[in-house]
Amino acid sequence: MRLAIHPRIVEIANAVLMPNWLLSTLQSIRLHPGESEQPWHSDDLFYHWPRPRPLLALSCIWALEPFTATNGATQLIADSHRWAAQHPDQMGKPVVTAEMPAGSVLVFDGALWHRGGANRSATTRLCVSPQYCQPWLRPQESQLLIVRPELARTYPPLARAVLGYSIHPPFIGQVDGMNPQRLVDEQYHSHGRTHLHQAAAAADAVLLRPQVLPDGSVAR
Ligand SMILES: O=C(O)CCC(=O)C(=O)O
Repeated sequence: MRLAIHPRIVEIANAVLMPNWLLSTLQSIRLHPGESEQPWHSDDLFYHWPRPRPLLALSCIWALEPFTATNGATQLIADSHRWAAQHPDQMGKPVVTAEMPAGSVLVFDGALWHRGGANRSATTRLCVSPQYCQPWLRPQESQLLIVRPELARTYPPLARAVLGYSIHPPFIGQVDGMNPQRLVDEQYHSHGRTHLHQAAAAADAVLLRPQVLPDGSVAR
């Protein structure tokens, strides 16, 4: 989880995703000797939205062991996040092999075509892959069932927020009409009224916004 909220990654996520972005999945992947190439794919393919599309998700691959061309370093097609329906097999574009020392991280738009390489070495290749999504999308994993409130209470505030103990104003992520941060943050009510008032005002703005109907009348 500490890798998932690494300050350098948080900086990037803050720059490219909307505030209140979420951790969509946190996976570890160990390629064993003899593993073959993975099929080309993008990490946001389960969001059914025509390509090219605005950024929906951000992917990271942390090399916990060195990534080399022989042990299955991730392969990517540069700029392919901008493609429409094209597939790498049709396009014949150069393949970039992400060779990198252990401790490095690869960060890319979730729409980018990529795959794990074939492991032709005698050792394993281990990575951890946190992936993030916009705050108004359903994360790939149900994080609140993976990190229950009892455990989440022991986590730093940012970790709790990206797991979903947070809302995207006015109320995406609410639990029984309330901000789930209440379940894990004992100080929730003593943070001052400002943030509560801001959240309530954002909710009211949506709930109470008058709607003009096609005949010109106003529905409330
Ligand atoms: O292991 C890798 O290099 C990439 C893995 C990947 O893209 C995936 O499993 O979705």
